[in-house]
Amino acid sequence: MTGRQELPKGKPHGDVVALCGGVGGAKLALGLSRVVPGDQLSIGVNTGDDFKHLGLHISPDIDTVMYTLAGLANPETGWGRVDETWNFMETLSSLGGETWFQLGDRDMALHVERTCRLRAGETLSAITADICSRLGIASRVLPMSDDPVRTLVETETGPMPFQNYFVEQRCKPAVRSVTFAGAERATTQRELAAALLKPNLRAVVICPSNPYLSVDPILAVAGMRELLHKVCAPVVAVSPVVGGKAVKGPMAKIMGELGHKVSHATIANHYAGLIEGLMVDCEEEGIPGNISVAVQSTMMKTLDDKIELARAALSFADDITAGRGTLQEQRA
Ligand code: FO1
Repeated sequence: MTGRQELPKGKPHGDVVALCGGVGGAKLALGLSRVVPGDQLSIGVNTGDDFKHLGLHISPDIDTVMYTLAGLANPETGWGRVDETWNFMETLSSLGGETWFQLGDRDMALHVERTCRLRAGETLSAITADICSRLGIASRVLPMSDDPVRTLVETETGPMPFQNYFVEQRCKPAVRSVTFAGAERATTQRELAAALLKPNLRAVVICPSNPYLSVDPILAVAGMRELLHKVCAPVVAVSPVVGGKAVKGPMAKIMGELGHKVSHATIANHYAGLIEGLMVDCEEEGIPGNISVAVQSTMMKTLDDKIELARAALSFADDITAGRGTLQEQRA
């Protein structure tokens, strides 16, 4: 790690920053929100999935995190709202409108309100903060940037905006690479940058989101990697590979298409140079020796699982802080 300031050992009550994307990441963000006081938890969220649809600005990962933290998320899908009705979609379909991206009636209110406020000149951060307070969310949900960054999936059939790949094409086309249009010109969201540089920072947790589709856009925002090298706390990642395969979504498929094994080692190498610790559900060969490893069940089915994993991730970071170096020695 370069540029790390040595800090007083052990700060078990400092601030925490989580970086997360869609459904998987939001589960751990929920666990963290139950363990870390609201004003001490900043959740940096991927906005590379954002897109214009039906004239509306849709921010799926922001909404998935907000709904999850507010207890409003559809438990089956992880995205959209629970207790939803679909009159708008049914009527749109009867009018020949685009219905490949399912927007529930209650969910629609959020997209319409956000679009109006963006048009009126408000930032995505300001809108998100206001909606969080209206939903009773104490943690800070922060877009990775207020500047537009769009994930483009380069497939065998050509470049595709994220939602067209993920939802319309159901992740079928083989992925050649993933790029993030606008990332090099985008600025890391101000409060997220400030949270990462706080002297009392306890941990940065990279949640078990898809590294290629949900975490890489965050890391691609200009200056983010440099910020992560400066943070005064351990950066730990929770591996999204569970039981040797991806829990949900196209991650295992994309890993294979990009020529990688579906393994914790692939995750460790993907985040090499950024993380000091990796939480995995089983021991595995091939993880670089300078990354501490904690073995822990990482499947999150119940709220208790999410809280348990959040606690484990933070105490893992505390162990690294307290015995910085000894954990690596044990493994070396
Ligand atoms: N994912 C789907 O697979 N199908 C959908 O119709 C769909 C609609 C949708 C509406 C609002 C929203 O916030 C998310 C939605 N998602 C849907 C999930 C979305 O594709 C996210 O980008 C993924 O969760 C990946 O992060």
